Amino acid sequence: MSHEEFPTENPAVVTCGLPYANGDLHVGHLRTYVGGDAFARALETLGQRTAFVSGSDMHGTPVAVNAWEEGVTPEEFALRHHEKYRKTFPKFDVEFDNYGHTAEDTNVELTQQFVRELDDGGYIYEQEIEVAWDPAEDQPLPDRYVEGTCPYCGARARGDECDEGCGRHLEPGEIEDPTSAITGNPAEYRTREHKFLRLSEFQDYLGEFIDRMEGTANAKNQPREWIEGELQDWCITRDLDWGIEYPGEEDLVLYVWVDAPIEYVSSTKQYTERVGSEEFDWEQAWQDDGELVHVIGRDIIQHHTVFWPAMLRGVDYQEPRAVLASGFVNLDGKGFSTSRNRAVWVDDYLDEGFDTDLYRYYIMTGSGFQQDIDFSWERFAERVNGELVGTVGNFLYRSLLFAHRNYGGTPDGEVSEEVRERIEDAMDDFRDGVNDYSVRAVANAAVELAGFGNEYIQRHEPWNAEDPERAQVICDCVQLSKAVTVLAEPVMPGMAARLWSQLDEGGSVHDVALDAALDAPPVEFDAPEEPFERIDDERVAELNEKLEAQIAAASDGEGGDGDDTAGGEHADHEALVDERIGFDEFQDLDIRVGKVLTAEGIDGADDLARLEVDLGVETRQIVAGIKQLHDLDGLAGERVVVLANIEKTELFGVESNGMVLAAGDEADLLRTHGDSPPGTKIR
Ligand code: B3M
Ligand code: ZN
Repeated sequence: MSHEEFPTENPAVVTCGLPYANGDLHVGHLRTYVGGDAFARALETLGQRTAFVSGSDMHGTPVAVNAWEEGVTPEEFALRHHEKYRKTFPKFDVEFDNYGHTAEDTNVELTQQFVRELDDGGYIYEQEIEVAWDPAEDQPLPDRYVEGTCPYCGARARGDECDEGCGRHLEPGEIEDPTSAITGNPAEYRTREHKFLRLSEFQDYLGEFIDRMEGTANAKNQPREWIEGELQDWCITRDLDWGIEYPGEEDLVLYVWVDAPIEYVSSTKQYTERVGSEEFDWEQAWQDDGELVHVIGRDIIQHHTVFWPAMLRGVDYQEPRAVLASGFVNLDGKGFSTSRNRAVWVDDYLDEGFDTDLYRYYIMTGSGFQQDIDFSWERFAERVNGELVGTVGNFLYRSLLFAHRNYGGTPDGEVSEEVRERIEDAMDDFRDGVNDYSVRAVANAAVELAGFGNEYIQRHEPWNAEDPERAQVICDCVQLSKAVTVLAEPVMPGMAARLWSQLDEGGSVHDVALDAALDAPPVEFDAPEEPFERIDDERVAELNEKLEAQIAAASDGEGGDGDDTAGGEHADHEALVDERIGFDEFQDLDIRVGKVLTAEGIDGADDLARLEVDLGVETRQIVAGIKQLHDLDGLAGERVVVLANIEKTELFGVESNGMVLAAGDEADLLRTHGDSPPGTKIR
């Protein structure tokens, strides 16, 4: 690996986080896949030799629990979803060089080899630990089979991750008040022997690694807290019969987070086996000098910046050069919810017949990669109509139509100095975008160039000019169109391919280098077609109606089973607590009306916000798990209800002096009915 600017001489591997083969894909899932695909395409445009790989994550409890609910074997269940994903990605032009899955022989063998090497290197030891157990069913409850309370932040969590609170990975036995996710029984703990990776041995190494690692700021900053604290060793086995067997231990499988990232390597290996090592050498890339770039969701940063680099180091492989962690896509301000059918499904988007470039463009440019982004059909139509139809499409169509009608293609002549320089600037922006790991900047290089084209054609009014001035302007505009096509390819490959063939260029725009933006366009080409179609208001209204009906139908049904991040109404509430408390005990609670003065997200914490709350008698700093659930900027001035005499605590290094009360998974903030001033006691 190097830290030189792209392109380098070394082979690059761009990977996307493996989707669990356990459900349908909604458009929110596509963020990382489109991001990875666009980044890999942009690297190739710069001339970087690149393998773009991923695969389905077949193992672990995320698959086993869902298969169990459906009453089929995990294998059958996972393979069905794998096949579906494999066919779906190319429909969005997410073109992996190899898309495998973690249960294939290549990955099973390579995973066991990794584990043997880690063991030989003295990095693995065995230890007795307490694991959650369902006493009624007499079965172990690994990971998602158990639910309870996060010991770090108090949020409701599942066995191996605090998915709604602080986002931490949880070790077996760590979750508090465990209950079985399958029977609802309170879980017990039993003693079992498990294997551990000595993560603590990698502490110094990881501290240095994180200083050199490139990528998005969230991926670089969030792990510091874990790495700079004391690293706990990592339990790498589970009592489960679905997974890759721990070598030589028949009744232990590897934790899914061991074999999943190894699939990045296995998938690259399969690619080499297909194309030959002359074309791409997986061993060189992973063991010698590859530029390894991982594109993931922001909820799995810890796995990619702590566990995975430690494993790679333990077997003497290359370390990741960069990690790009994407924000989530929300629907009208709230998370997608699979269980509540509150989602735009990938199949539905495709059935609507929308060009997939439109959505690719929308999610790649609507915000920075690491920020969350909101999807709504209104906003989608607005951006398609304004930026794609109005700027890009308008420029390309009118330039090429004018050129075709008046000259049958590109008029004779050289591109002007002004236009050549503007195209060179756009090429620099594209290059900088790749080196800043910003797909948005890459896309903007193309769109801004089209914006310049519109301004240029307007300024020169070729329709009012005579040759040779007119020919000069059109020659410039055709060159600009070609350059826009080359620069737009990573983000909008479908549009770029259509334009490329309309321009009657040979070969594929996917294979051309950045310099092609300045190569002379063909002398002749046919009449162009409009690159994008407008989406009118009626269509938006129809789409909204359909979506609302879909969500309403789901909530009329059974309610959700709460399998994902967004909260909402559950049909089954927890039973009321039987045990009574006395009035005196209630009186011990000092509950007050408060007024939010400021609210800001805590850097590095997925869900936590720091609030300053006026309690009438004093102002308190309070940490609340509401970062993703509320518009923080809009909270200042809101009145809330605060438990003032809860013990002080520290979350993410920030002291929390009080607790803001909220209802349910979506942290619906409590308020008073009237307008009692801050400090008023609630009793
Ligand atoms: N299968 C999906 C997730 O947690 C998980 C990623 C594996 S990447 C090696 O988002
Ligand atoms: Zn937590």
